Amino acid sequence: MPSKTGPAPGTERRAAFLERGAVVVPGLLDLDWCERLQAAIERCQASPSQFYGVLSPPGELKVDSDLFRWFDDPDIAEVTHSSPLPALGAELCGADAAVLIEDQWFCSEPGAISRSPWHQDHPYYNLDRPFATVWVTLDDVAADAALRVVEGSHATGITYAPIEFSSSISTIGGASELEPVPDVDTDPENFPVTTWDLKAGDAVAIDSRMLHSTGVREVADRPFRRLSTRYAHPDTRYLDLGEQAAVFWRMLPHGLSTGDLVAGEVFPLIEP
Ligand SMILES: O=C(O)CCC(=O)C(=O)O
Repeated sequence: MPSKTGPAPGTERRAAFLERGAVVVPGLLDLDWCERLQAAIERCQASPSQFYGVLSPPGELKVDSDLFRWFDDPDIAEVTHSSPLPALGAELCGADAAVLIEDQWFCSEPGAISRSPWHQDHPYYNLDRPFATVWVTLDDVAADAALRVVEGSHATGITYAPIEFSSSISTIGGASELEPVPDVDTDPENFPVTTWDLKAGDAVAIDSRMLHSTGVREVADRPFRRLSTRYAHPDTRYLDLGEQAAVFWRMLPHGLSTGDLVAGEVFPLIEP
């Protein structure tokens, strides 16, 4: 029977997410959160984890990144576990709870071109179904420096080979038999790009199969910091993709084999 009160909150957002592969959520985090996370990134930079990497080529203004800092940073633990982030993750996965797969911050120093290459998140992850990446900018950022997506690319059925992001470490295990990511920027007819002017605290949530990139334009006068948090449906199971997967899968003590539910100590189930 149709509800008298209309669709439940979030239902329309999930419908848009399923159809377009991306939704913008203005003001998902408030400015207090943005400042706390900017300070968290500084702490992490001063004390990098085994996953830390510099993404920019040697000699260029620095773009760096680290992952799984919820393990040791209290503010990253709080934002990934009990802020508006997991609620959005669960909503977009179509569930009441979500499995926290990974947090990953990125920091481009003032003037750096961030240039995260076009890629899909999905082929880096040993997961048997798509998940949601909630990307939040912690600084105001103009279109083209911010996240760029090819809307609808989550629904083509094509998975492209993972591509190396880092200039300082190897983040993928090895070769893939998948086809390489196409040259999106030279083919606007087949790959129409969407990007947004965003304020600190705004989020863009994307389906893990969505082609996305950042940064053909630099943020000149201040750092450009952002946090990606990846949430999966509670029923998600481990699927060993072999060498093409991100190397962190071999570094973390998750003890998972193909077919196991991923939720557990390393990938906690969060009930917002
Ligand atoms: O912010 C960036 O530079 C890249 C973000 C991204 O591609 C991701 O988190 O999957």
